Amino acid sequence: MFESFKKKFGKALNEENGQEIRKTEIEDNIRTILLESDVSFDTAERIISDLENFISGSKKRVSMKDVKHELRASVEEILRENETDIDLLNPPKKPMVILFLGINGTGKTTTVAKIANYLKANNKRVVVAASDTFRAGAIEQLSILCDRIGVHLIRHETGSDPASVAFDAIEHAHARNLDFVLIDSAGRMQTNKNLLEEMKKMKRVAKPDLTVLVLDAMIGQDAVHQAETFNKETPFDAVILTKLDTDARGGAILTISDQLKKPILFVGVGQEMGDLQPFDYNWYLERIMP
Ligand SMILES: Nc1nc2c(ncn2[C@@H]2O[C@H](COP(=O)(O)OP(=O)(O)OP(=O)(O)O)[C@@H](O)[C@H]2O)c(=O)[nH]1
Ligand SMILES: [Mg+2]
Repeated sequence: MFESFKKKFGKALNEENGQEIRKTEIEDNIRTILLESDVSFDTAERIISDLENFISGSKKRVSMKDVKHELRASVEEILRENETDIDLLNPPKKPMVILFLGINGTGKTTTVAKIANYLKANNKRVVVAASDTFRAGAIEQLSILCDRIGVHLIRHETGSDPASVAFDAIEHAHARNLDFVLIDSAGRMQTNKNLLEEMKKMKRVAKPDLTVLVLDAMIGQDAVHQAETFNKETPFDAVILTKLDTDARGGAILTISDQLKKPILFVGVGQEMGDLQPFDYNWYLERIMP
């Protein structure tokens, strides 16, 4: 994952390039690498400005090793600022209701099933709500996944009210003293008013304890724009970034952290149920820093 990001950094920061640091050249190189790796312009500038301050402000001669160290610190700071204290294995409430939203095809349904699987593996009792009643086939898709992992699914007919499915799932969880209700939802463009209204209704009825925006890492810089538009209409608390196993360049992680100021809870790293991991910024740093 993110091999090209790391490789380019490695090349630009090669300590064998000689001891002489050419400040403008280094900054230009790093900026280009960041932009090519899907880091947004503003986030790239923040990192470059950190470097600039460091190099200009340093009293002693700056070595490539120092630059590398500073770059890592700058990236780490961005990630740490939005580190999350949300720990699903120690939920604050019972049942804890989690609503998943996002545009079409980002991986919501797969992610709901992966999270259900993760929670179940950690001895949590879960019910899933098939609240994508909009897309033909959505309920069946989720039903197959839930059967596979052995988690109960609350479903109504296609076309029925998604909020009422969520409501039933929450009742079900209360009645059986379950730990989690995971609510799938229909993919919606951030521009589709009707679907956004429907989502607002869902939020009013289900009163989720956590609303998660599922974003596809492949869309790179546009992820932030998409997320900001969502946040205005249907505010969310955290992000799950999917498809990091495909050739996503990895910069979206930095941009989301820096610009959305939302924590990344999990990352999706494949199509199987086990292909989900809690986001750990050290794991990411190891993958991008030389
Ligand atoms: N490689 C890879 N594929 C993923 C990942 N997460 C989801 N997918 C795939 O992405 C496709 C879409 O996933 P869905 O879960 O159906 O997406 P969705 O957001 O529910 O889509 P809609 O319901 O149509 O809005 C499927 O083929 C998934 O297998 C991931 O982390 N890695
Ligand atoms: Mg879906």
